[in-house]
Amino acid sequence: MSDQAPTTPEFITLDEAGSMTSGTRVTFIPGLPALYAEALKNICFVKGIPLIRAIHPMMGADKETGEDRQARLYELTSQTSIPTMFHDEERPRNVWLEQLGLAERIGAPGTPQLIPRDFSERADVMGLCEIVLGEDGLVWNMRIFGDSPLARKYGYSDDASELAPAKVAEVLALIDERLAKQEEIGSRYLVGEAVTAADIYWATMSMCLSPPEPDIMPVTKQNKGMLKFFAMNGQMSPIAESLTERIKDHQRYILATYCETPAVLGGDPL
Ligand SMILES: N[C@@H](CCC(=O)N[C@@H](CS)C(=O)NCC(=O)O)C(=O)O
Repeated sequence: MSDQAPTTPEFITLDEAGSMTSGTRVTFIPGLPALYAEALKNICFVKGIPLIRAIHPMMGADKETGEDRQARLYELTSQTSIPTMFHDEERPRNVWLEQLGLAERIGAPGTPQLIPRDFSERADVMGLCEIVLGEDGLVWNMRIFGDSPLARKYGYSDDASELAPAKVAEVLALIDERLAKQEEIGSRYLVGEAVTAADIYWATMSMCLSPPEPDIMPVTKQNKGMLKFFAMNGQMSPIAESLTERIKDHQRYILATYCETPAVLGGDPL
């Protein structure tokens, strides 16, 4: 463990989160930066939204009772993916696009506007987010590199899996090209001249190919294996060739400047 012990966040149960009528509650797995949950946490941090963390139940059956551990989650949200987000008495939000829209609306005054007012910039921001987080985007393709129960949920087949690394590399090339063009106009951001949702989402999701150093992403008992897997993804061809220093610098700049670092994860720090 490092000299400075990271803050240990409190986690409430999903049941508690679902029955509360005020506050913003988001589900997490303690110690594990599940990418979409980690990204939403960063989005909410930038927007100055205090989060109440709830425990996201794991897939599978309870060893003692044999009951589906996600039954209550399904009852509350009609789905099971991590994270789900509750705000006051509003309907739960389970998809990043809706979670982002909500965060933009409830964010504190004076915080960065993550969805630009300018429609041309907005089209760029949302388009970039879509190719990173949406169906058949970078993360979806990363999830089907190998066969697993999670990969099966996201359309794993031998054929799709074979095509996935090249698709991921294609997105990386597009991001790098954009960052290079932005550099020419003196901007460190993916779109325009200020931070947007595209920067925060990309910097977080790109961890699945390039995990940051422990000063940004501390190692825990729960995330150790995941971080190793992420690093291995970044070494695959043709991904390694497309993962430029420019992309890594952008990730570091965005996470260190706008997000809470070292990331506060809970779980068991190593
Ligand atoms: N539902 C989210 C994505 C979150 C997501 O895909 N989470 C995966 C893990 S990376 C998950 O929990 N899948 C299991 C499930 O759907 O039950 C969205 O589309 O915005």
